[in-house]
Amino acid sequence: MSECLFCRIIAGSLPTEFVYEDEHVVAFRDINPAAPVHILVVPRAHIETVADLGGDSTGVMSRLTAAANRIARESDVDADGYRLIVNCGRDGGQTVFHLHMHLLGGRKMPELAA
Ligand code: DGP
Repeated sequence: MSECLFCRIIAGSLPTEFVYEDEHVVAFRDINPAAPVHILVVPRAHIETVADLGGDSTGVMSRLTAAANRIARESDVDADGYRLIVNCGRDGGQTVFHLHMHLLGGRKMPELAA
């Protein structure tokens, strides 16, 4: 069994409700929500960080973005707007080392600090 938390969620060994899934992507609610809508959009493939993506894997981010946009529409946050975040590495704030995109919505997001 994989040591990776998100691989275990994807495999179904850590029961988690998926708000979206397809052949390449799953999405589920963040356990520690930072906004009324806080969904993690995750590739099924184990990729540690966005820094691991190169020219041969550009489709991964497109798939995550397309799924996030769809979930945003289904969550009714598309009209007012939302934030998509990918944290990369320790200084980027990444704590789970399986690539994921945060979809945050349902409240006004603060401006990014300079
Ligand atoms: P990041 O800091 O970008 O690596 O985000 C990881 C997110 O994963 C963090 O916001 C909390 C969330 N998280 C951690 N463990 C679990 C879990 O077991 N289930 C769910 N649904 N989310 C988790």
